[in-house]
Amino acid sequence: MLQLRTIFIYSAIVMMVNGHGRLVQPPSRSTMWRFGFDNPRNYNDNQLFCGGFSVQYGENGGKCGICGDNYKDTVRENEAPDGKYANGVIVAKYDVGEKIDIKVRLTANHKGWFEYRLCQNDDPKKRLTQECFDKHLLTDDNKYRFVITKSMEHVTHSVALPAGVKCRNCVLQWKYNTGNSWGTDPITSLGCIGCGKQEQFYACADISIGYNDIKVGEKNQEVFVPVGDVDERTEINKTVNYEPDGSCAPCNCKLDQPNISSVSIPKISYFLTVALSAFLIF
Ligand SMILES: [Cu+2]
Repeated sequence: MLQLRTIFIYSAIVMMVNGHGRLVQPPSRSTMWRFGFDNPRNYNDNQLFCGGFSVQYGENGGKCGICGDNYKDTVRENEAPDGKYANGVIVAKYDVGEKIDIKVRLTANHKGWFEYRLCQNDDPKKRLTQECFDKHLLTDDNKYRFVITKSMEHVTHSVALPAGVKCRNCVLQWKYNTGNSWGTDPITSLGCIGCGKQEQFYACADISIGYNDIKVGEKNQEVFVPVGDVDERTEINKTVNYEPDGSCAPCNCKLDQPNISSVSIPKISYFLTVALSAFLIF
């Protein structure tokens, strides 16, 4: 009997250590290394749980970092601009309004439900807010809350990307509200397993929508800035690496920058030459 109890306690500990789930498609900032992307390894990528139940509800009033870090962390590791896993590496490219498959691997099923949100963003270094994600709750027809039943382990959901939303570095957010603990519903005041405060998991993945020039797997890709205010462009150049290895000094970057004109001017002059010759001949 004692042995049985030891085994039970041991497996409970192993379950806790193994954590609960990870976003695998598109792979999250903490998980992408498992798929060969050049990004730091987080072996606890199935445990982005807001610091844990007691931290989230006992110390942070239920708040969580947008990508599952402890809300109180001064640097949240999964968030831009300073988080070690948030490097603006795009892991997937989609078309505007495309219906996409999202996959999650549950390492410990706690029932409950998933939701997926999208924050429209072009700048990999921008600090994002939950309000940005709340603008686009992703749906499958009208369904947006996906119930997790006890048998699920490899979970796939199809959701539509929002119509008209185009972005160089959108961030997809996975939210898992578990449902295996006793809690009290804040509205009805009724208690049940799965009601009220539950352990939560989040993850963020960097994706692009509607841009063909984006290269999947490359860091800190150029922020698109319309030709205009030169000072503003210079300012942005300072924060952007144009070389994959990050070796580009700001001055070199500025030299690289007038791509737009160096590409389009020859095209325009070619067109003018053809038009002029045609005019002279006829
Ligand atoms: Cu748990």
